[in-house]
Amino acid sequence: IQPNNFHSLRTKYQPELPQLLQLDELDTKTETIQVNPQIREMFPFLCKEEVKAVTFQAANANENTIRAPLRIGCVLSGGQAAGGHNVIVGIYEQIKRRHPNSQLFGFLKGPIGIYTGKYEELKDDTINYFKNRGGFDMIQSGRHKIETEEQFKKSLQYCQSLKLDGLVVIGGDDSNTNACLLAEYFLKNNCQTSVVGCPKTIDGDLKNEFVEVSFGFDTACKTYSELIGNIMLDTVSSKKYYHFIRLMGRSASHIALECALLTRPTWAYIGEEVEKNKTSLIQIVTQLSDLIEKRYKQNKNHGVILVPEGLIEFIDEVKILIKEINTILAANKWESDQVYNNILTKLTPESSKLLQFLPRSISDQLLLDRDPHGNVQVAKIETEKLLIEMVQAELQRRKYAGKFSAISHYYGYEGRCAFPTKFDCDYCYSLGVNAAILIENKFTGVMSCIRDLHKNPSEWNAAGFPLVTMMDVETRKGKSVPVIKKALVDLDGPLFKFYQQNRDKWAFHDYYHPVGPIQFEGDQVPPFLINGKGFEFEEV
Ligand code: FBP
Repeated sequence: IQPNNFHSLRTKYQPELPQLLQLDELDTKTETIQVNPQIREMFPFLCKEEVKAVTFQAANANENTIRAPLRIGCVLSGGQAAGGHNVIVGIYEQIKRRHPNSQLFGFLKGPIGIYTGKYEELKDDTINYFKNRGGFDMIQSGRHKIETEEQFKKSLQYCQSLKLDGLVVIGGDDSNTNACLLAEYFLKNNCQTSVVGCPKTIDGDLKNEFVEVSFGFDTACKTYSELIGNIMLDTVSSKKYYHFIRLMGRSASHIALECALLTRPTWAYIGEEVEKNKTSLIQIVTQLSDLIEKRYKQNKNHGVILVPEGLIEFIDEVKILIKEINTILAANKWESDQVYNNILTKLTPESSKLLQFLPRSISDQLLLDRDPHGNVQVAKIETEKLLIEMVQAELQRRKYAGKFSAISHYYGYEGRCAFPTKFDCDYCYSLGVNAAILIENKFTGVMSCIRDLHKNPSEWNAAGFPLVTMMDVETRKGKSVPVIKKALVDLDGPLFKFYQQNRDKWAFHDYYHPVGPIQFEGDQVPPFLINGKGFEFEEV
């Protein structure tokens, strides 16, 4: 494909790199960190000695250092997130700076490319074309997991035959868990390939004391917020529609909260709050109907409601239903047209009643196949339509005198591959450069982490944190397995608190805040970056 004008313009942008990572010589500094004893037992090779985090500091330049070319493999794993290409560009430019004969190989279509040995060498023309461009089309991605002994063995064979110094796994929580298992397997089998993870996912839930944010979140939120803002202007112009907008984000409601802070909607549900308060589906419908009635009394028949994609899984009775469905589906195989009736006979009476109460389109969506990591495909569940249908019925029951005309939207895939924001361009490039440095220094089983992100990119810090320190033990399919825990919205944190303090005002007096399109220059500091860093939210 020929680059269009905007694409050509963006390829010329050289991402900003932290000053530290621009230095030719770096000393590493390590610090022991604690690991959950159960996890230690699961990763005996990675945890053989003390588990250490690594940071860097400037070292004296040494003209006599002889550098060997580096050979690195990379893979994009899971859902697309803007900036993935820049991680690859960062690795490439860094290893070429170290030695012109260094080589980078991209495994194709996700982890399956590693264990089937499908890869491509990435060279200047490809790297230059994809620089600062959204999408994962350079090498594509996939949701396969490296699971069986055979797949681990094959992965090792292909990494060894390519003589890789390192493999960079660019993925979310599940993919980085998989990366850690691969690092352990490589160590156990004396394979010299280091495995380094990079935190990717628009969902923003791969975050912990080491990872400040996953890349792609900023671009996704700003893309959705532009669209939400446009809808807001439309609805205050016509004053005749309620727009129910479902926003992507499999589990946590980070995206919905961030978009709410940017755009100030009539109402935004936060799944974690619904879970904490054990709010039922009927209560949600009652609340929404009350809000619509109250607004009608103010002569308002319009509004914008944000619905996080993961909301459905946080509603208590639906959560129980999904859990029961998962267990039943794991133990039984039926023809697709028999699933519904068979499941009904095996559910508890309450769940069976709920499944029958839900519109058939929604119950069918709840029964869809799980992804390879066992997740319900919430992206395919039309919660916004369910709410519209139920609110309509409730308002009719109340003999509502106003007019309720609702339009449903789903903003999902359109946010994953936009041209990355300046933040995501710089952040991803730095993650890639840092991953290459970690590999050059022979660290394995670590996540490439760029920190102090609220500062100017030149002041960002770089580190490698052991993946084992991010893990917990969970029971999946009846087995105890290590997993990197998803970070949910912190209901005591400043972002949610700010929303909570303002939402009643926003609900009845339209404070809509259309933010416009992503700006690639100048400061557009997003709420998540200033979380807890002393930022005073603008008074509204
Ligand atoms: P990752 O966690 O792999 O980054 O994917 C996140 C996500 O975009 C979710 O927000 C969404 O529910 C899901 O992927 C959709 O999956 P798919 O691309 O398989 O339809």
